[in-house]
Amino acid sequence: MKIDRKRLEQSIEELGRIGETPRGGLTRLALSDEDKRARDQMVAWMRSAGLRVSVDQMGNIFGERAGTKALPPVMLGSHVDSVPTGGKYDGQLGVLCALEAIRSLNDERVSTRHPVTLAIFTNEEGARFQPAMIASGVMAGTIALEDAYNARDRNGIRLVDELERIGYLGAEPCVPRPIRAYLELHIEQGPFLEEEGRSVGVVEGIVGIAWSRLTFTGVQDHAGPTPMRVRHDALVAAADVVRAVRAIPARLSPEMVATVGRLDVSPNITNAIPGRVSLSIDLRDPREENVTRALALLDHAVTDAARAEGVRCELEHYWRVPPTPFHPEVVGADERAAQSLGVRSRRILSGAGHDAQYMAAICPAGMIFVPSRNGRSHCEEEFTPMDDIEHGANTLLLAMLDLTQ
Ligand code: HGY
Ligand code: MN
Ligand code: MN
Repeated sequence: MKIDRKRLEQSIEELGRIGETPRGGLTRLALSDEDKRARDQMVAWMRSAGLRVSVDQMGNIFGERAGTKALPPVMLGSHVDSVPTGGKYDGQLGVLCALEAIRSLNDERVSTRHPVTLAIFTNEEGARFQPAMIASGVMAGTIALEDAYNARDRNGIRLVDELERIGYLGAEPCVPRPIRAYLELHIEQGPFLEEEGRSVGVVEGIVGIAWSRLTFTGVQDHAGPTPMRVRHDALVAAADVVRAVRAIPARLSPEMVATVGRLDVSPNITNAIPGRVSLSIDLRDPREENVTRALALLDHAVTDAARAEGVRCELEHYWRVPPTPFHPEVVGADERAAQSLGVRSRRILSGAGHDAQYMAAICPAGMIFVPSRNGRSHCEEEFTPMDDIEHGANTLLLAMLDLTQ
């Protein structure tokens, strides 16, 4: 059995138009009007595929295809929200390949012992509401529903109010449920598959991730008359920390990555000394102890920078996900599927977080990667060739069949 390449390609193009940017990328922030339109489109396609659609308290959407037995489902999931000026493949590809796998079962009138459920998780990116993967985190029992509901975006709008506004505040409890296996197809968002000419990555696990937020409070003042000797410039302290964060991986581990992605300066005008500066820190490594050591180095860098400039600092380590190995049974099913298709594949570790990371806490989970052109992602240049997508989708289909029988 094979997926229908043309139908899949059309779905990718059609869904990719919802929130499309002028340069052909995608801005579809969680619970925005664009996210609503994409959700509505997916629900319509799920219903046309004969799925029983439900929505839970976190706005996660489930489409269930009945099995021949009343058993826990094999769940195929991902997300449809994007980062600002992101790409059309991150998340969306996994949801559409899952839909295509189900459509292919329908075409061939194939029954499966276990039900098959398509899942769309809310706010996977953590671009609008922090942290990332917040809805699978609630489902895994790691993030409290109330905390998720009270997460606020940059304009102070609460997540729960946006769920209500777009009509996706569901009644179904967002709690762990019996799941035979969770499987997610996703773009690699790195360079290795393409460099080695491989179409499929059999993902063995995901790195550990830590997110922190830091605010320096100095003395806002006039840029002209204020002598240098009396200044307490919050942005100077922040600049020291940006450089220090950049230097952490070289001190700890070749696999470590460290990023300051967000910087908010106040009052952010030419002729005022910044009084307040907030910034984000994202640290990742395959080993938990390295993430812990990196956070300790960050603490020191922040204290040193604050002292040097005579400013106050507030540093909050607010999100931590441990390195997550995937279940050997699912990894094995992925590998067998790729090999039976004669697709060039390799085992790989994910440097990006995914809903599968939280799902692994409540059921056997695994992922299938397809290549990213030039390894690029979270940018408008994000792209994956259709040949690789077809191989990935067929691998997903066969791995799902393996796990449902
Ligand atoms: O942050 C991540 O790795 C994912 O894109 N949410
Ligand atoms: Mn993603
Ligand atoms: Mn992403």
